[in-house]
Amino acid sequence: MKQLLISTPVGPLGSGLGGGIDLTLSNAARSQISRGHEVTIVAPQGSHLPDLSVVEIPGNLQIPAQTQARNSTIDLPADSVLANMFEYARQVQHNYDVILHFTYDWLPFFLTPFFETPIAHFVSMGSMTDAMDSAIARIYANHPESIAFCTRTQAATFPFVGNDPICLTGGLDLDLYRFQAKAGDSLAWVGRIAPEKGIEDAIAAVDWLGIPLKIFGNIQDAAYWQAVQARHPKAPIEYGGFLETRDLQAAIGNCRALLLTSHWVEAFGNVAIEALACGVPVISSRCGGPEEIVTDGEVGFLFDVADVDGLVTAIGQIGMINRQACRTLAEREYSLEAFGDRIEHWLQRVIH
Ligand code: HBI
Repeated sequence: MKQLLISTPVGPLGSGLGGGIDLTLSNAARSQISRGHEVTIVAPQGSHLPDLSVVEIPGNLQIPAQTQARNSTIDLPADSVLANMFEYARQVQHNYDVILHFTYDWLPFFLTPFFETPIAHFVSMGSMTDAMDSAIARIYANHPESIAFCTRTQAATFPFVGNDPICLTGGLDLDLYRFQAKAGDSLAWVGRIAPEKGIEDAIAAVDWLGIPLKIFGNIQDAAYWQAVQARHPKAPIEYGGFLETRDLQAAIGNCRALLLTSHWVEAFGNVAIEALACGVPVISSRCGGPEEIVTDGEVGFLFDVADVDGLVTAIGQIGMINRQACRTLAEREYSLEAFGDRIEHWLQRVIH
């Protein structure tokens, strides 16, 4: 197949602004290339991926959907990079068998019937705005097979989705993740530093326990980050910046656990499978996708959203978890081959 992959318009690939999409898109591309398909990636100017070429499109970034209200209007900045990416796709569409986009935006869904080449939609977050719900529902009504989600929990947040949604979950090039059998002292937190990710719960827990916490990710909301640190001036935390996969897996690989503290519905939880791939157990809030990854007591623990006491209790029990079991789960469910299978089968359905 000749596949055109279109990235999120909220930030260039490699900037961390697109959160999990950076990893999902590049692993999706790698999984398809390794099967012999031709893949072209289209992304905002300034995008770069370690070993994949990108068609860079200029234009103004899109407002992140999670900052919008349920009844927000549909907004596009002037000279929108989202619109420019789809204008490019419209011009080249006949060179491809399928266009796969990773945006959580109204425009691609609205434009779908205007394209001759089939468009496959990877929905990367839960239901968030009425405008997006109705844009997705309109396509779902006639071509449900053209829409894929990450997990069943995420799909269930959309009222119009039936009981058998296409779920791709995620996948990693596990050769990039080194299993570390022995744990050091620290805990880890990885993600965009923004209110919906609930880092304050992780910091409150380690402040109480006195266990060091290593933090990695893009500081998306600086005011929020300052406020959280001000509330816990003595918390044993250290911020390690936004790291590429090679450095991130080395940095978290010997942590006692990854703390996943999201307050919103996580569609999946790339950071959770990255931790498991290193043998690091995952302690996650009951925030959707991660509940389908973490079997309580087997590869980590689940606690109620924002329940810091529950998080503290779980951290106390982390010694019970077998680190090899974490790596084994990643190999069984989240390898690049397994992910590539799911994507290839889905795209073949969309084309036919
Ligand atoms: N917001 N408007 C918009 N468009 C996106 O593609 C988008 C977003 N917010 C977050 C996001 N994508 C990704 O970080 C998550 O889907 C992983």
